[in-house]
Amino acid sequence: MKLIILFALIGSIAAHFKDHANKIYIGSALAPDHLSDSQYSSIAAAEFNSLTPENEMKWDAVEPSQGNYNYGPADQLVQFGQQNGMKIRGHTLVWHSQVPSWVSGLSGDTLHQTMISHITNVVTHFKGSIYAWDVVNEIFNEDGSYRSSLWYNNFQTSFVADAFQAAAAADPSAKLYINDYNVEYTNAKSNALYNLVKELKSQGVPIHGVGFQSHLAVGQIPSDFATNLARFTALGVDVAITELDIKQNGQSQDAQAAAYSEVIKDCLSVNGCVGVTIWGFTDKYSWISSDTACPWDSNYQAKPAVAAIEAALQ
Ligand code: 9MR
Repeated sequence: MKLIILFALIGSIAAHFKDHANKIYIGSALAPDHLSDSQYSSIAAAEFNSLTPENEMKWDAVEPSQGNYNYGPADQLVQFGQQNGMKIRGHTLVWHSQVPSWVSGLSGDTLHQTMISHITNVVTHFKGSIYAWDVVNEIFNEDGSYRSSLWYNNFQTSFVADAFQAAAAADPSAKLYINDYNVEYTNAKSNALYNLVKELKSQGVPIHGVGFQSHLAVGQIPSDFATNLARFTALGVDVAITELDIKQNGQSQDAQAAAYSEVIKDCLSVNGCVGVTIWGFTDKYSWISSDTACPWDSNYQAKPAVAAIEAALQ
C-alpha cells in the first residue's frame, strides 16, 4: 500500500517541459506519420505546448498541383495540437525549396498572382488555429546578399513585403515571421536580416517576429546569441528559436545537455524571446542522420539534455 502511494506520488510530480514553460513556450516539429507510434505521440503530448508541422504545410505538400489543396496531413497535426493544448506554428509560405514544378515554371504577373493566391488560401484555411506563420524562409546567402531563388529572380526584394501583406490580410491575428539559419550570432547574414526587418518595420509592413532556426553543434553555441536576439527585439518584433537541434559533434551527451541548457537560457534572458521549438525531439526521425542531435535517442530514452532543458526552463 505504502509503495503504491509512493509510486502515485512520483507519477504526479514527474515533471514535463511544458509544466515549466511559463515565460516561453517549448515546442517540437512533428510529423503526422509518426503519431501512430504511441511512444512518439505520448512524449509529444506530455512534454510540449507548441508544435510545428515539419513538412506538411510546405507548398509541395499543400498545393501539389495548381488549385488542388491537400490539407489532410496538416489538419491532423493541427487537431493533435489542439487536443493537447499546444500553440501551432505554421511553416512555411514562401521558400526556395519544396516548390512544386508547376510553380517553378511560372514567371512575372502569373507567378505573383500564384504566390498571393497560395498564401491567401493556406492562411485562410488555418485561420484562427495558427499562432505564428513563417511567412518567408531562408532568403539570404551567407554573405548577406539575397539568395538567388524563383522569388528573388522574378521580383527582386518586393516579394517579401507582398507576402507579409497577403498573410496579414488572410489572418490578421497570426504573428508573421521571417525565418532563417546561421543568423544566431552577429555576422553578415544576420546584419542583412536585421537591416531588412528594420526597413520593413519603417515601411509599416506587418512583420511581427524573427525566427532563428538554430541548427547548432556542441562547441558552436554562439556566445553572443542573447545579444543578437536583443538587437532584433529592440526593433519591436518578437524573436523565437524555431528549429533547434544540437549535434553532439563527437562530444559527450553531458556536453550536449549543457549546450541545450545554454540556448534555452539565452532565450529566457531576452524579453521578447517568446519560445523555443526543437526540430524533432527524437533521433529516431530526425532529419539529421549523421549525428545524434535530439534530446531523446532513437529508442525514446531521455538523454541528459532532457533534464537540462527542464531545469533551464524553471
Ligand atoms: O526536417 C525537414 C526534412 O524532413 C525535409 O526533408 C527537408 C526538406 O526540405 O526540410 C527539413 O526541414 C527544414 C525546414 O523546413 C527549414 N529549415 C531547415 C530544415 C532542415 O533541413
